[in-house]
Order: sequence, then structure tokens, then C-alpha cells
Amino acid sequence: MAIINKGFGARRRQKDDRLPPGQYLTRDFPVLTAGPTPAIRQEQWGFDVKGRDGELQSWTWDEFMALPQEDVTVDIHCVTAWSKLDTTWRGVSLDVLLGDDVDPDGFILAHCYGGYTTNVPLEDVLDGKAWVAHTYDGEPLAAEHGGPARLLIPHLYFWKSAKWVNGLTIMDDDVPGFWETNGYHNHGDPWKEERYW
Ligand SMILES: Nc1nc2c(c(=O)[nH]1)N[C@H]1C(S)=C(S)[C@@H](COP(=O)(O)O)O[C@H]1N2
Ligand SMILES: [Mo]
Repeated sequence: MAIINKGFGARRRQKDDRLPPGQYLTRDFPVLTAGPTPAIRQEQWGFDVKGRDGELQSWTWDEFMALPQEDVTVDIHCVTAWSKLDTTWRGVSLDVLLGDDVDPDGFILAHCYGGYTTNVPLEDVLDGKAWVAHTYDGEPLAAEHGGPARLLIPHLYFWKSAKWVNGLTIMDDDVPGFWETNGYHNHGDPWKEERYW
């Protein structure tokens, strides 16, 4: 009995350590969208990276799926205070999409079908910190969660994980996105409670 209690205690402590301040755990996967859910078929889906020089690199769905794929298990944290542990995704690392030559001193603005945007410093999306994910929990990503594909930046609040993403613009200067111009924090680190500003 003592051993079991100790085990439960250890497990609970571990989970608490993974819960940023002011967050609660949920097993559900709430849907949070400002506006309607765009219906995008894989055949019409495309993804662009626009460089500082204005040069575009583009992938069709098939080209994107032929890129190196990664499976990741991460915790996600919404600014509305729910957190979900051990979510499993498959997608393409932003290291692959942005390329080895990108100067990390700058920012990206993510664009989406439907018009949503969000801005992130390049150093927050390089070195294995961000993906464009197309699979959640072993299944094609559901439309309400951003399918065919969404950004996944798990170490920042989940509004940075743009659903229905279709491109990134690399910039020297920061340009606030949709929620960042509507009161949300420009950076959004859940461990620092960078919720609103
Ligand atoms: N394109 C788009 N992406 C979006 C949003 C949105 O309204 N449009 N909402 C953001 C917010 S505020 C959150 S919390 C998460 C919610 O993702 P979910 O609906 O899969 O839980 O998506 C983010 N990405
Ligand atoms: Mo959110």
C-alpha cells in the first residue's frame, strides 16, 4: 500500500511540474476558432515560405508529405487555461521548411486559409521547437483542429499554433498577428504567463 501511494504521489508530482502557472489539465481537446472553419482539400492545399528577399519556396501536399517527417509527443497550453499532456503529432519540422541557411535573427508571420495570422521569433521555431503537423493521435488532423495541416509550437500558448496554415513570411522586423493586435501577449510563453498585454 505504501509503495502504491508513493507511486501515485510521484506521478502526480511529475504532472504538476509539467503544468504552467494558472493552467488546469484537461483530457478533452477543446476547439477554439475565431470565425468559421475553412474546408480545404489536400489537392488544393499548398504551403509557401517567403524569404527576406521576397523569394518564394512552395510545396504541394504531395511534395510536403515527401519531406522528412517527425513524430512528436508534447504538452500543449491554451491561454484560456487548459493544458493537455502527451499529445501526439506527425509533421514536418520548421527546420526543414525554413532551411539551414536562415539567419535566426528575425521573425516569422504565419498565414492561414481564412486569414488568421500569428507572429513568432525565429529562435522560437528553429532547432526542433516547431512543426507543421498533419496528423494528430494517429489520424489525419480534423478540420476543426486545423486540418489538413497546422502549426505546432508547443512551448508557446496554443494561439501561436496557427490552424489551416498555408505559409510563413520571414522578416527582419516583428509584425504582430491577429491575437497579438487584439490584446494577447506578443510572445506567449506559458511558463512566464505571457497571456495578455
Ligand atoms: N487559423 C486559426 N488558427 C488558430 C486559431 C484561429 O482562430 N484560427 N485559434 C488559435 C487559438 S486561440 C487556439 S487556443 C488554438 C486552438 O486550437 P484547437 O481548436 O485545435 O484546440 O488554435 C489557434 N490557432
Ligand atoms: Mo486560445
